[in-house]
Amino acid sequence: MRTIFSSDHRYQDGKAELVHGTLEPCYEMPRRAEIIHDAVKAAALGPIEAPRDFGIEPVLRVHASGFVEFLSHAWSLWTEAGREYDALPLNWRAPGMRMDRVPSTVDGLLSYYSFDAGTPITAGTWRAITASANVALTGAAIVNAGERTAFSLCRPPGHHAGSNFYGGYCFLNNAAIAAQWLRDQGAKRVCVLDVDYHHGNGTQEIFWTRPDVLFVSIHSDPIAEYPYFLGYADETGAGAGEGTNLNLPLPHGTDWMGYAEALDASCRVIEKFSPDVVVVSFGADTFETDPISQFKLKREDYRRMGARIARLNRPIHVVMEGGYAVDDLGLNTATFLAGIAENA
Ligand code: OKP
Ligand code: ZN
Repeated sequence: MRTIFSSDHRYQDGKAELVHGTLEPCYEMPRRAEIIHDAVKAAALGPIEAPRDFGIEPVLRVHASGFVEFLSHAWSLWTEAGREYDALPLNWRAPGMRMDRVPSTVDGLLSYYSFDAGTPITAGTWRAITASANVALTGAAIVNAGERTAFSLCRPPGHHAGSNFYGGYCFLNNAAIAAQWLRDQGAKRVCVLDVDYHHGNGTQEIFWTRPDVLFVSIHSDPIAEYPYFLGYADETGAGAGEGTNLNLPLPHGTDWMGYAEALDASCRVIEKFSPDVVVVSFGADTFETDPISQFKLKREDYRRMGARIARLNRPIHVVMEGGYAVDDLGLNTATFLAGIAENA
């Protein structure tokens, strides 16, 4: 399996996120990608390659142009306003407030386009997020050219970012950009299978009305977990996309026994949809010692997870999302990829 990696991920190096009422060091840190890179290399899973530059067009197929424009200029607006620390928002719309007025100041824009205070914009954010999108697109191109598998070692992650908003450590939705690009290259049906611990609310929003992209997500029940306001089982899509969205929320404490059942149910739905390619939003934050998560998967469970997905017998493009037990993140990810490679 070929891995795509860009060292430009290091340009996203936030100082702090708001958690438990205080500013704490960002969980989503550069060492995450480095340790995965090193583990993939040590496991000799295959070559590690740099991404190609696809330009901004594939990003604009998924995200609103005003939003992309904002992300590209946010740091200069922030510094022009005299700020030096990370750019974080201070407030959000309440129900009844307006969305049809886009603020003119940087603080207003941060509030307009974000949905949490855990996702700092820094001097290097734009460089890192465009590299991450190119990593996803390069992996998609490998699968599109006929290879059975590819691993896009994306960082920052993407699945919380929607068509017109960022949050949850995510700015551009790498998996959605890859899935849309595959459609634009001629794939008739694409599935995004999201196995990160958190619900992929951005991906769901992007493909909500789309019959050609099946979104399936296994995640911690939003009744008790971030992102709280999306990811319930009764969300099945709308309009032409009715029936092509599947959420499988699971309770805190879920171990492989509960997880395997949901994964099997997901795979049976995917088999029926018969996608030309499966994009896997993979997060290892389902691990038992993840510092911000409450599932109980163990190292070898990731091999089983990879094996079940490989048995879909479809081209598989893995896109990296979360995982914050950093010391274990490399081996957990490499074990998942090995489970795919051994069965693809
Ligand atoms: C990203 B991915 C805010 C705390 C909220 C955000 C979790 C984002 C997870 N400071 N935590 O799905 O792994
Ligand atoms: Zn996550």
